[in-house]
Amino acid sequence: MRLLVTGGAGFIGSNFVRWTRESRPEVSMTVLDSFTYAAQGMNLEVDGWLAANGDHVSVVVGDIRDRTLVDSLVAVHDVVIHFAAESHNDASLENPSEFVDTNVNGTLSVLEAVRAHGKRLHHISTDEVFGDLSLDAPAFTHSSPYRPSSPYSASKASADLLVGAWVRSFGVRATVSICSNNYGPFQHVEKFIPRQITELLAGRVPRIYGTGANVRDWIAVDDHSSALWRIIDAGQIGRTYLVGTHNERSNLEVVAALLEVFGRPAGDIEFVRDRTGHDVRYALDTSLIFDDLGWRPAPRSFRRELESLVSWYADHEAWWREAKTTSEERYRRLGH
Ligand code: NAD
Ligand code: TDX
Repeated sequence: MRLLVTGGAGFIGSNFVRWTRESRPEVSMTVLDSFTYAAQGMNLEVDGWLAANGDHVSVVVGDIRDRTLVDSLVAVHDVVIHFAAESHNDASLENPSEFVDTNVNGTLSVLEAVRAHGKRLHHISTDEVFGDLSLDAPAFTHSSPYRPSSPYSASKASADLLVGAWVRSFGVRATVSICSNNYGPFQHVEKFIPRQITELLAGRVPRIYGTGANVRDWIAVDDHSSALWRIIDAGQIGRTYLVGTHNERSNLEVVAALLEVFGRPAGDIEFVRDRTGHDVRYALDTSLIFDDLGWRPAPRSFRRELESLVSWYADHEAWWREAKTTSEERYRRLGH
């Protein structure tokens, strides 16, 4: 199988490419990525990975909005998995246009190419398209209405609607997955867990937005990859699969666990300006992917996962140091 991976240099995309190489050696991959700030240099090159796997993985530097480029790449691949997006909520509040342009027009470009060439598409979405839940509400289901809160989630919701329309109107063979918050190596230091780990590594304190009562369902990025392959292999065309692990934690709970890992006092926290429109909680009803596709996340201890993530960030400071400086400058300006 020849697989085109848009956004394959980003956090989830690069983990997916590495996971696929390990678990599906018969698959050859082309990564299409424009290397925005989020790609943070060459994620795939870290620890010599791309050099060792270059016979099976090639990288094209380009923009998903470049219709000619996308069309020519889709033509020579069997399946497209579409990760590329602007992905950070705080950034979308500062620069919404870039999010609409990349996430909506970029998805349109991918859709037009798979339509022209009759290729299979898997589109990556997010739990944020449903808006948020109160702390005690039942999880989002397939029939929950789309009610996105931020420019980021609105642009992802818009992209999903385009995919649904291309399936119905043009018979495009596409599936969609909606996943909860991922954690793992190569996540940009602007995101919650890497930001707190790198603050702690620098001897500073974690920064919590608002009260820290907001809840996220944390999934290991490798579990996301295994779910994506179940859907590519056995997913029903036109379906949207909700991918989560029922690992709900408040932001305060996550930070408390990190403080313990570092042996720091529980009160070492700075509460900072809240995010505008901050979603309270996300949780997903995963019965479709559990029951119909038989997918399950690997058994994991979240505490041990955090410990190994701390070690990974400690060992890869050269990879995140420059991005950290830029990211913290922006957060200072925003009062976060
Ligand atoms: P990321 O920001 O780390 O990676 C995005 C990648 O897309 C980067 O490599 C970037 O260079 C690339 N990109 C951006 N604009 C592009 C363009 N115009 N052309 C080509 N490439 C471009 O994001 P991530 O966290 O890895 O998220 C990947 C996907 O998963 C996104 O679609 C996101 O909405 C979705 N998602 C993320 C999470 C999460 O917890 N991080 C959860 C659910 C869904
Ligand atoms: O310093 C911080 N302090 C803090 O309290 C940061 C950076 C975040 N937060 C809070 C905001 C959220 O409640 O932590 C939570 C997680 O924040 P983010 O890492 O920015 O993630 P979130 O907004 O939940 O969105 C993530 O999950 C869904 C991804 O970034 C999206 O790409 C994905 O679609």
